Amino acid sequence: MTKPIYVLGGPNLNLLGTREPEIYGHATLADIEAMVRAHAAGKDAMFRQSNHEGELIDWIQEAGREGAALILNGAAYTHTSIAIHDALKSISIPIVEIHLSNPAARDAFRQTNYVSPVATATIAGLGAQGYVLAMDAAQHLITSGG
Ligand code: CA2
Repeated sequence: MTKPIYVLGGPNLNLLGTREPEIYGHATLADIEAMVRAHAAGKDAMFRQSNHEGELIDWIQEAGREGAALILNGAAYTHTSIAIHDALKSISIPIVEIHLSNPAARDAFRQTNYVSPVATATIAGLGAQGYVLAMDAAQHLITSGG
């Protein structure tokens, strides 16, 4: 049985498509999931979003045990969470960090990033399309042993 690719989203991403479309676009999280599933037809993907740090950590650990790769948009926890950093460091599957916007081009408080140093790759600034590219990147890393 093939292992799924986990696609995890952090706090407030459930609000996508409702506010700040100039930064995050018009697509909802459900739209993004549908786009990725249509693109990656036949591939097993596990989409989840939580506003709770501990729940995200449980899912990161689960991805490490049961997943083939992890695509993570840690949202604001990217910039604050040493606990998520430690959880990511504890797993040995490929990790693709994803952001809709490009945090490097934004506020000073977004310049701290606890995810990038433990990610295999980062995709940022491409909006919803970035998730499709992240899925391709995860597939590539799985097949190339990344
Ligand atoms: O660009 C991204 O994907 C972010 O991870 C989004 C986070 C932000 O804190 C990161 O710096 C970059 C924010 C997610 C909240 O999304 C909202 C969407 C609509 C309305 C309000 C928040």
